[in-house]
Amino acid sequence: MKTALITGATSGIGRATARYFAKNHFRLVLCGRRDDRLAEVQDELSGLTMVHTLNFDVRSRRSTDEAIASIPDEFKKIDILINNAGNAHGLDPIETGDVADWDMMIDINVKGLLYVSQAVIPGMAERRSGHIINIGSIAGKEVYPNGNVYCATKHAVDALNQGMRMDLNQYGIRVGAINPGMVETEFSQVRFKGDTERAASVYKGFEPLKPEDIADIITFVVTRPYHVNIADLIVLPTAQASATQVKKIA
Ligand code: NDP
Ligand code: 8X3
Repeated sequence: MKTALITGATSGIGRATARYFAKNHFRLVLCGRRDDRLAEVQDELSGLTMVHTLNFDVRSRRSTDEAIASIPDEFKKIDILINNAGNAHGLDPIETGDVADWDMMIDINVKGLLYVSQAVIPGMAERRSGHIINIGSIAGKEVYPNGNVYCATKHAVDALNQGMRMDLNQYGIRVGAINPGMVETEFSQVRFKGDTERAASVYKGFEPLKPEDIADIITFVVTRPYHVNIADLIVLPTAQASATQVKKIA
């Protein structure tokens, strides 16, 4: 039985992936900051597989290290790491962007991903096996107006995905990224700070991806034979042609 650690498992893509992995009988370490959500997902999935939850903020290196070090023995050998925790905060032009939003995105999407990776990789390296999936974005391949810092963080994830694959090649650790286009999750609610109307308007007039679409693809990627590494995938809704072009019906 493989063990998977998923960051951001309390919502959206991470929670859907936890559900898919549970059906595939992966042992799960599910991470997030909302205790009620962690308890909910644990209740839901523990009938299907073994589930351990960890509450920590990926922005804190210390909390991240302590949380990973606290994993009980039966969950400790992490075979699969899904670096998914992340969000956009704000959608403002560079000259008026909120520095607190910038710090949040850089600290979560880039530094948090690094902290979690560095806490998990040594065990994988020692065992000479492991699979890391970095959740990037179409925003890591292209830039869109007012996306400035969010796009920069996802471009950083793209670079880190390539760098990790090179550095961890010697240990036989697989590294790959999934880069989704628009997926209807809590992403836009977070970006627009709880403005549900503005968040919903992002997905109006076309069919966005569902978190389950990405979870299904992640499950496919991690269930390939060992010699197959899907290194980099862009997954868009059919209505979306690029970061800036979406065919909407009026
Ligand atoms: P959600 O807002 O639904 O989920 C984000 C998850 O990240 C939550 O589980 C949240 O948990 C966790 N998280 C956020 N901040 C922190 C933190 N500081 N410490 C620990 N966990 C944190 O969004 P999505 O599911 O859409 O996003 C998941 C990933 O997919 C992100 O990396 C995002 O950039 C990427 N993505 C999303 C797209 C979309 O259109 N939705 C498209 C392309 C990429 P909690 O609040 O409990 O801490
Ligand atoms: C999330 C997709 O287009 O809002 O990464 O940046 S987008």
